[in-house]
Amino acid sequence: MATNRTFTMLKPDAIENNYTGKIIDMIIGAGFKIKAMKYTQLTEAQAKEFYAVHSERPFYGELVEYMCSGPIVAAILEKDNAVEDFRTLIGATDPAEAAAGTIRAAYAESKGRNACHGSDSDENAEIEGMFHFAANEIF
Ligand code: IDP
Ligand code: MG
Repeated sequence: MATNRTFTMLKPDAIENNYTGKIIDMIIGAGFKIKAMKYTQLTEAQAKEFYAVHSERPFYGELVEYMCSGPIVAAILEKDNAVEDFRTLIGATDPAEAAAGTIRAAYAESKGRNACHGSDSDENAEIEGMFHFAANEIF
């Protein structure tokens, strides 16, 4: 994946609360192009692997349980400066600290159930995109 791409998941709370369309609209409105997208549900093993970097954190068990509790939308997005610009668009991890106009300020329930994932580096965007999509599913 090129460095102008990032990876996102609309998390189970966002889907459950029917914010899927609104969030995708914000993403497209901010100038991101969709290069891959799927509606799916993570298995416990997939959630554990995806968030393995947090395995020593106290919230890891809760995070894994939540992330496989319902469907998600996974997507690869393209835009200049994608990783940084998408992190700006989603806002701080805790919606109470997220700037006005961000996805998490508008749609997240809490620091754990926070509506949307965004990769934190070009390297992780590539790894996370490949984790969810086969080469022929990416455009
Ligand atoms: P990020 O998603 O903003 O990059 P990270 O620190 O990488 O935030 O944490 C990954 C995910 O773990 C968060 O998006 C959130 O769903 C969950 N998480 C982070 N901190 C907490 C916490 O203190 N309590 C519960 N869940 C948390
Ligand atoms: Mg993170």
